[in-house]
Amino acid sequence: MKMINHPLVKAYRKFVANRTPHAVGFIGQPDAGKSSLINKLLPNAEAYAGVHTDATLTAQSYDYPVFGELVDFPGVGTEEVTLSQYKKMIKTSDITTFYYVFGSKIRETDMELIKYLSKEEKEVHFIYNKVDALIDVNHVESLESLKHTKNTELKVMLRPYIKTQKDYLFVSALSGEGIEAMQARVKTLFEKQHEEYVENYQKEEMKESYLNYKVNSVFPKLFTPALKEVISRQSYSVLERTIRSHFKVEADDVYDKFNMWPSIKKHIKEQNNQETTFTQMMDFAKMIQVIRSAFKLKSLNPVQSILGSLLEIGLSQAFPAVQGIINYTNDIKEVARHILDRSTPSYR
Ligand SMILES: Nc1nc2c(ncn2[C@@H]2O[C@H](COP(=O)(O)OP(=O)(O)OP(=O)(O)O)[C@@H](O)[C@H]2O)c(=O)[nH]1
Ligand SMILES: [Mg+2]
Repeated sequence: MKMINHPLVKAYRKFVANRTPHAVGFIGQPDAGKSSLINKLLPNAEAYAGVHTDATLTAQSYDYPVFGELVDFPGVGTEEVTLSQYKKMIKTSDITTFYYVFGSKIRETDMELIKYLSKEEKEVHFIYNKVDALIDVNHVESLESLKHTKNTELKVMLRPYIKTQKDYLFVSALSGEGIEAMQARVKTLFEKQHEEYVENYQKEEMKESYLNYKVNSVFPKLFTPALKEVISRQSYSVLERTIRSHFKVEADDVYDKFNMWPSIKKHIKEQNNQETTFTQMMDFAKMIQVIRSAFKLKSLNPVQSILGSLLEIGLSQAFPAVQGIINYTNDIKEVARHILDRSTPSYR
């Protein structure tokens, strides 16, 4: 089995990536050159660098080779995106590291957003783009001294909010100045994030949490009004297929793990072979508990309504069937775990 392109592995990769930082956000002043910088860092990005302000109105992400995404945000402090909308965009993005791009003087809006980023414990780096245009019109101050002045201004403004010493990285998307340094930063960041991703990918708790989420979300697909009919007819193959395809597990995978074919019917038979007269002991409330804990259900409602209809078949038939479905689901969960254990944490 090719584990790299296995649909289950792909889904798990996404699950882990969503729980691990894997991006850097480009935010900052309108027209500062955020999109141009992304273009420069990624030859294939084709981020739309606009001729006029506010060209980018929603965040857009661009895949970085091997690992990570560069996320292009709109400019801060425009009519199109209010500051509070902007904050919401940052909050819902799950991005932990930002490049704040300046192309001119620090404004009030910039400070408000920087304050917000620091409150949200985001890591912020400050980029001064368009350094090619940083000239003293009177030809008195040197470029070095202009940069020094910019850095001093930044430090004074940030002192109350950013604890670590911060300097601008001076770059130009136009002349290419500083782009290599910026590339090195992006590379270092993504290497660090990738390490964390690999670590998370291999954690047993991460796998367990993914598999439990799959178990939980299969419940509504199994416990439908048609279940009563399925149990009375004892035709479980559709249910089995539903469970396997929900876990993105193929028949081959199942055989690979067990060297035999588990089935709901076999599990029911085992139930009935146990001489315990659980059917009498097992009352309605207990059955609800069994289902709730098996499928990790928080609420009682979905179980109650479905069990009402199962009662018509009678507990002695319904309970072994339900237990059989639970056991088969756990079999497939273990097949899925087996696949994840043997997969490699590649990212794309
Ligand atoms: N001189 C100079 N101009 C630049 C540089 N980088 C970008 N520009 C120009 O600045 C303008 C804005 O560039 P964008 O990349 O669209 O800026 P942005 O920050 O993405 O803008 P919004 O998304 O609208 O906030 C364009 O006309 C670019 O050609 C630079 O390093 N130097
Ligand atoms: Mg843009």
